[in-house]
Amino acid sequence: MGAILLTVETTSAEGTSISPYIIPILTLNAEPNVVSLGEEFTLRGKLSISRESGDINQDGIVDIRDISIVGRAYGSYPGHPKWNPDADLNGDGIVDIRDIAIVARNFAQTAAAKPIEIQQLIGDSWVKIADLTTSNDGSFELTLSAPEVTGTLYFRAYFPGGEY
Ligand SMILES: [Ca+2]
Ligand SMILES: [Ca+2]
Repeated sequence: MGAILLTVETTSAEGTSISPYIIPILTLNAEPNVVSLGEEFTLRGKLSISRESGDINQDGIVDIRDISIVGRAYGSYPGHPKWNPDADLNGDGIVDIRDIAIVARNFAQTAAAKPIEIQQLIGDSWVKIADLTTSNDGSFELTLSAPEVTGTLYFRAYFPGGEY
């Protein structure tokens, strides 16, 4: 019984975006990442909107919950009792209207229901093996069976952009 080491890579998200202001963050992992020949494994990934783009609570959408986090820290700075570094989106050391403006600019942008391609390295080429759609929190998964051949498999997730 041979083992196949599954190696997972993610793409650069360069050139694609959720909105003109949001560069998506993609993660992809294999569970388990070492499998026996023919055994099933699952690729699990997530499309995220960065905190700095306004998804402060990292739930996959920029909405009133994120506005309220900034609101609770409004006017604060390091050392202030209401200080929350996550609410200082532009990193200038104060939570103010500029941070609210970032959330407002990206309001309603979401990582949900976005197209994701899973690609596998075959020879020298990345070949699309599945089209997926992200769930509400931006996550996606794909279950595959390892081939009956010992070796290393390479996968990546790709966000082709799409409708926004
Ligand atoms: Ca959010
Ligand atoms: Ca700020």
